Amino acid sequence: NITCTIDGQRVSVPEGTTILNAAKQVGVKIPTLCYLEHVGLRHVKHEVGECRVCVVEVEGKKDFVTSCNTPVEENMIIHTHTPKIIAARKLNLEMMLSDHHLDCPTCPKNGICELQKLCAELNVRQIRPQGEKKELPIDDSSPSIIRDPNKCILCQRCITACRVLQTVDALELYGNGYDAVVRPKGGLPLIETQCVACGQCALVCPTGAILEKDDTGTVWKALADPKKHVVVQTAPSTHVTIGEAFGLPVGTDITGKMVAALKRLGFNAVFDTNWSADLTIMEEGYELIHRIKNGGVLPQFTSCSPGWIKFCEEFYPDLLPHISSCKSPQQMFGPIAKTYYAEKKGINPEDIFVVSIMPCTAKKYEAARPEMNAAATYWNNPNITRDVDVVLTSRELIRMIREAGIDFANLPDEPYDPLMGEGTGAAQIFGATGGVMEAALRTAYEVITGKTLPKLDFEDVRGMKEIKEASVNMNGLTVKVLVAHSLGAARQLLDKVRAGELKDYHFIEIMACPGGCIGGGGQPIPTTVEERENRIKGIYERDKKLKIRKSHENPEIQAIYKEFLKEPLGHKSHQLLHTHYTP
Ligand code: HC0
Repeated sequence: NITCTIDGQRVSVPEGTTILNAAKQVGVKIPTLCYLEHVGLRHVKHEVGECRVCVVEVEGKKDFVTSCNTPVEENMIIHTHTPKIIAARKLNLEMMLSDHHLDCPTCPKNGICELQKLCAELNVRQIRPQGEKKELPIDDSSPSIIRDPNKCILCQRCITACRVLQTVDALELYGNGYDAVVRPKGGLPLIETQCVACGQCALVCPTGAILEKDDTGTVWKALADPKKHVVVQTAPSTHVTIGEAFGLPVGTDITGKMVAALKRLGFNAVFDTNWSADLTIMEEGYELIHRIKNGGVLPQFTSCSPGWIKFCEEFYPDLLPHISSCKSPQQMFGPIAKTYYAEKKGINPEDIFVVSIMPCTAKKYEAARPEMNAAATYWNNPNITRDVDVVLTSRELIRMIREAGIDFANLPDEPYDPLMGEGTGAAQIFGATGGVMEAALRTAYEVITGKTLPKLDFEDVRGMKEIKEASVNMNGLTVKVLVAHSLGAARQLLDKVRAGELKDYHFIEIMACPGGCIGGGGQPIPTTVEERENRIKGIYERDKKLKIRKSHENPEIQAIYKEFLKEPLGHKSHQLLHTHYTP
């Protein structure tokens, strides 16, 4: 161990410990901005020392040192909050602000910006150095993510998230000094890089430099249009994440309040993506059984996370035949709303406007994919352009609720509308890593064996481990499954599939974001390890509370098969609920 003195207190820490972390041990908080301890659920070394707000004084050293990347040395004497250091920190913040566009009141990060918070914390009251403001073009080429490089403080957290966590590596630091910028690789528009739109960069960006593209205006317009019948679906994970923006504990089940809020916003019908998650399990479960019985390509990969689909297309196109042909629950909901629901209610499908509330920036890109227009083909009507018209992230819905002046925390619980509003516990757990797999196993077991499942909880596929594994005996067949969350973890499995090492596995769940959708790139900020863990607890608690916990027992799913689809993998299912990916 190394012993040093921090603000007069002696502390012993293992060799290699930084001054920042040694200070924490004696209760001294040194401010940081560019520093990042975790990306996703993974511990990282992101200590670029760029912002210099963590500077401290070390006796015997002429210059201040950055505490985030300087290890303590034996008998070091460190001062962290002398007047000189406080003044230096403030000056460093002022320098950052001197070329920053100070448009805080209209910045979407207003109120949750780390730079803004730190200025308040350090009592910065003036900006003395006057630098030239950058006038770099805003990159809005992606349907999911918008980049405003003028707000970038070069912390490079986004680069670490993209490179280390997701292994996509679509961003780079370019140039030096005043001209340095973080930009998409090669200076291309984001849409032309290998970006998969997962939005993990947005979760770690301390300012408003990277965020979701805001589509709230389009939704307000649709809600105000008397000709439009506006229906909304809510993703599984949003049931436990929206409340935290309104002061409720992280992981609180706010399902009933969310429905009430959506009704007050003026949606004509409020439905649940949990309903179409149950539908997905029927189709995907039967597809798996079909592949096993008929020598199809195995292991089958889940297909519901659009960041993951794009990742496979970009980096593993040879493995695309492994991906289930099922559309995601979001994209199953859209065409069903514009066919089955339209027919049942006698509404012209052209007038139905489908909005999704998703935790995910990539869902915006998914809904915009050209093949996601099955309702148009079904009706042979070119006036229907998309199955899902607009995708809003959790953060955008939160902003709409605030704009409408709704007192969310005190709303009563209200129920979803019938027909596509019932969701089981199996659907609820889709929002956490391992959940799609567990939901599939609950149904596949009963379909294959004809017996009732003795224990519903498949603990082996739950939890934070990046790669999880389970095997389940079904009438003598041992079904072997794997689960990965984050694209870095997925890459490990995909390399093995490519090398032929996972031939005896049947099913692999991959979610692009750490923790699954509860850690999606569109979720409330902050989304750190702690929020991810508490949201996951909320997901499994809601599953336990629900009376029906298996997808095939959902009465509204049984009804759509009886009245409309007829059978899983049938003609209409193929027309509306399945797709295929080509390299
Ligand atoms: Fe998910 Fe989904 S579980 S991807 O995370 O499958 O985004 O929450 O909505 O579509 O249902 C996201 C969450 C969804 C879809 C579902 C799946």
